[in-house]
Amino acid sequence: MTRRLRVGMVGYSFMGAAHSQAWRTAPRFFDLRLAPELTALAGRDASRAQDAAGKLGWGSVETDWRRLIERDDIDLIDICSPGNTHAEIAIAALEAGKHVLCEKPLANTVEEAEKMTAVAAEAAAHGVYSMCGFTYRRTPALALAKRMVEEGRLGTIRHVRAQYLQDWLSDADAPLTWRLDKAKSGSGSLGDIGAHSIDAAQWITGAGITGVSALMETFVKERPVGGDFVGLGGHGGMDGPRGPVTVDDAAIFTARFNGNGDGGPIGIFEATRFALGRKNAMRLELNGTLGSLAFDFEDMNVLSFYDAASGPDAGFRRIIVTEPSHPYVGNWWPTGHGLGYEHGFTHQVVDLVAAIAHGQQPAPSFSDALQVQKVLAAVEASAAADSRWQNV
Ligand code: SOE
Repeated sequence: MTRRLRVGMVGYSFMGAAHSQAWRTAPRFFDLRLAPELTALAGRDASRAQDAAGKLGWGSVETDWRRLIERDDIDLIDICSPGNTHAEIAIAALEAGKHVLCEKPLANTVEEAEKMTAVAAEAAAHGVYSMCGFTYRRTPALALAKRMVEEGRLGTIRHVRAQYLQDWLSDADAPLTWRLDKAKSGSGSLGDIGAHSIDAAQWITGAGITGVSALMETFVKERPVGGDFVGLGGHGGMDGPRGPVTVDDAAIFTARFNGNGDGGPIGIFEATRFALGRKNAMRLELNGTLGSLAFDFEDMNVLSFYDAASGPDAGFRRIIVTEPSHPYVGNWWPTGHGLGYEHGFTHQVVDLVAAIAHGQQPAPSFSDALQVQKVLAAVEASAAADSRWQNV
């Protein structure tokens, strides 16, 4: 009889739906040593939470997340609510002996992230584990990129070029939502999508960012309040009151990575939700001394690879990342059939459950996520100081 892993999830919007799909699907395509159960969903609005629980497959509903932590039929708390709630919920859950999966970015401040990391380390010493949801690590093409860098296929990495381009806020009348409220989200494009680029770049290169110089911009200073926000592409064009946007619409920064003794890669990062026409272009290019890799999430089943050993006429070749030997894909479809955005969340559950079952610290840990938080804070500090260089 496989031991159960009973989950309580806080929040049920876009991330809640993606996480629910992952908890449901993972045991159907991967052999898990623990059997996830969608035990309870927590949401403040009872009727909307009930509707979401029915649709997403959760067994019961609570209108206060604290009840999830009190319940002895829940083993893990999955935090899918805005960033300003992460620290309180994660710390309470870990101190109550419940594992935690926390959406990214870990917190809204370095101070919160440091507290969460300290509590997580203490909990791990007692077999209670935590992970931060940087799911792009579990996109097969990026996991393959990590494997190829580790195998030395690129040699020494010289350049990291990371862009995360969306355009769902290009409409000046797209309504004011929690992602545009610093008190709730911590930052705008920087923390919401730039955090993914920072984590992926550090993880794949194996090098941490040590300093940055940044520029941030808010193009649209006020937006309609109380709008009918449908998904991420809010439908604007509304008259009526407008409220202040208190976060960045775009963030760009240069970065230096630690160098394992020989100077380390240099990087250039861009995160924006105003790149008209780019829908979810999470892009990463690495240039090394032996080769280069390039990835674009909008073509997520492909990893482009330039191998200097193949000679000057070789050019970049497209690796279709659907072979059984590639990370994760062997559990899905025959070669060439491809995966989607949701599979990164399912792979996240697979790796989290495996780590818990083996009594091992899942990755990315809260400590890994704290490093991302420190980079976010350095970017904001630099942008506020005329782009002056900030050490992380
Ligand atoms: C919105 O920009 C968003 O949903 C992010 O919050 C997610 O982390 C990213 O994966 C997709 O875009």
